[in-house]
Amino acid sequence: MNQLGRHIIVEYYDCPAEILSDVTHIEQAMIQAARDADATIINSTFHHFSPFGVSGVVVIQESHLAIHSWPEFGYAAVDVFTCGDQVDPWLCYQSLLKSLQAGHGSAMEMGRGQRSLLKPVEDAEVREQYQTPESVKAIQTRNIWFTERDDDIALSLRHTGEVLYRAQSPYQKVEVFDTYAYGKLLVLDGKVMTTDQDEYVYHEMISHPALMSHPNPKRVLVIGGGDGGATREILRHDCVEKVVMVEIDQLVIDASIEHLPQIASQFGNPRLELRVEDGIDYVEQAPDASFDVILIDSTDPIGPAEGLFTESFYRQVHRLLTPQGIMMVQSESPRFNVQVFQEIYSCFRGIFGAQSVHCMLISVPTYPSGSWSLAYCSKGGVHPLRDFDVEKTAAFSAKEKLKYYNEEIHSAAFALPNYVKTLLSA
Ligand code: SPD
Repeated sequence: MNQLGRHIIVEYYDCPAEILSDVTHIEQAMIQAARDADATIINSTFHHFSPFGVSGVVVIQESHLAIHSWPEFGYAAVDVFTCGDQVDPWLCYQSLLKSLQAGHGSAMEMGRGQRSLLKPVEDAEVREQYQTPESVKAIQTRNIWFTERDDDIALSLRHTGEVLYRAQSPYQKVEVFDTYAYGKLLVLDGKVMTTDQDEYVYHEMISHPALMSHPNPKRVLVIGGGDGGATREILRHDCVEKVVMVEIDQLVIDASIEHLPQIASQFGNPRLELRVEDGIDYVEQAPDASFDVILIDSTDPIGPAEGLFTESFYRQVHRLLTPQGIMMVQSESPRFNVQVFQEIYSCFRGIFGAQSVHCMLISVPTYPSGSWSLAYCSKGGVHPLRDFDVEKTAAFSAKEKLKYYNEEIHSAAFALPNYVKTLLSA
């Protein structure tokens, strides 16, 4: 491109007055226009100036869409500014023409930041500070972000723009992106599941504390965990004779084998029985006392994993555990998912007894807030601090060259800050 951006100045005439004074409709229309142009939406702010018009802006990764409306004249003034060449502002124009029900519209385009007119700032130090290094210049024209967001918080990871995997399974949308900061990223229904660069924190910690505390874990069940990371960690323990992994979604397994091979590295291990079926059905049918350790490596409690966050499910898991058995569950974030966090711990305590439920905190930079929790629940009271062998753990961590788990982290992870203690005692 011989310019930095494209700016279209738009007029819409003969729009219905009720539409031009409807802040919700206008906000939706502007968001949809950004989506129709494949822009990456960051946020939106809209104001209704009762009884007059609406003003608002949608900030997109590639710049912005802004509007002001005059219902009394059936007129709206819009401007759409997009940087780079990935987002076509004229797609926004067409989209709004329809959604504002304009009788007619007109627009003109201005090229912004003509390269021939730009000259580098003179102060060499300042220039250097802001200048794109030669070595990465080639990627600067594409600036594409994956964003996991809820109403108030968003986490963005910049990626190459190439979608390595995208498929809709009967259960969820499965995607893999290649991020600059964290390597390959597995996303289910818009939520970060794991990344190449920080996966070891979660996978080591959902596996080893229970396996190092249990006196002799031979049979392990994993519910979920389709990327294979938890299974990879469990199979480091020679005492484990059999791992049954029950994953509902074949596409998660396929995507992981294809794009996250160092996480999905043990699918061919003869000690692994892989079952592609619903974990809820599996635990209902499996015999009593059939597993020493059970890991619930689920997604968040919306979509296919919803049934894994219920009392009836955990009661079945309790039934499946041997007398000294231990359940480890990903128990969401005490910062981000406060309500779910409190509810499931209260549920665990009702099933396992308050003394046998322990919360661990781990730091996973790509999960919302970075602060995540795992629940350690033991059926026969095997205690995670009193019953683990420090020396054996140290030797195991060193032999396996683990990146996160060691004998100190084992104990430290169970130390809780006061705000978490307060949440758990409520
Ligand atoms: N919001 C993220 C919760 C993800 C928990 N499961 C991750 C799966 C990794 N094996």
